[in-house]
Amino acid sequence: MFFSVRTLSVFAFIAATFATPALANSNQTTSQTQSKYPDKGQITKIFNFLGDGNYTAFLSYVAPEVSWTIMGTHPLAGQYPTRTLFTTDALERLGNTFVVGQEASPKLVRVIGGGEEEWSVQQLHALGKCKNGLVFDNTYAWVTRWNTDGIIVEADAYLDSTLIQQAITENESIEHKYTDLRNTSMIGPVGLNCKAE
Ligand SMILES: *[C@@H]1O[C@H](CO)[C@@H](O)[C@H](O)[C@H]1NC(C)=O
Ligand SMILES: *[C@@H]1O[C@H](CO)[C@@H](O)[C@H](O)[C@H]1NC(C)=O
Ligand SMILES: *[C@@H]1O[C@H](CO)[C@@H](O)[C@H](O)[C@H]1NC(C)=O
Ligand SMILES: CC(=O)N[C@H]1CO[C@H](CO)[C@@H](O)[C@@H]1O
Repeated sequence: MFFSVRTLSVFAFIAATFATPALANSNQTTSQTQSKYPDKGQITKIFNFLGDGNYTAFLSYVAPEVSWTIMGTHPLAGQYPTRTLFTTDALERLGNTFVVGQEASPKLVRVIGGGEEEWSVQQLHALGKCKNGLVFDNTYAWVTRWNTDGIIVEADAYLDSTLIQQAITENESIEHKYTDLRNTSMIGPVGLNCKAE
């Protein structure tokens, strides 16, 4: 992660956009290459959407039924069984801790794998500022499994637990309503409104 998330309404829009999955990207990612899975160039293009803050474009390359696991010991750690839950319960929660205009945009540093390999690793760097002034400087990696249509179907995210914990516990708004629907949570602290149901 993470995130140049601007407002809650951005996510309302994203949620609406993906209510009916329409992933017409298959040919976009596969027609230009002979490789079975997206190659480094295609992965770079997809991840550059994140760096630009274009979450709608990036998330169109994530399967609705993705299994997204955030590693570590912090309020966002755990396994998210769908793209919607990952978006609302992880991206949105963290996005809300940033100062508007100083959100942490994830810049791609390096891609490892892809092409003939089902899995790839994306090293990322995000720099932003939280509402309480905390500088959010996170170097991290997403390990992703692709299908042959060029869509992410599984991901393991490795990141700075202490920084995420601090960002959430020091900046999460008490007004922000949140219901935790993760299948499993890692051992660690929970956020302000983290309610397992
Ligand atoms: C993708 O390409 C195949 C083969 O050219 C074509 O049959 C199919 O309709 C295309 N799909 C989309 C979504 O454009
Ligand atoms: C996001 O990327 C898509 C695909 O390239 C593009 O059509 C759209 O205009 C972009 N949205 C923004 C807000 O830049
Ligand atoms: C997680 O929970 C969802 C919704 O209850 C369920 O569909 C999915 O199979 C679960 N995944 C795992 C790995 O338990
Ligand atoms: C839990 C907590 O202290 N949250 C704070 C995060 O930062 C904003 C902006 O400074 C405060 O309004 C919250 O109270």
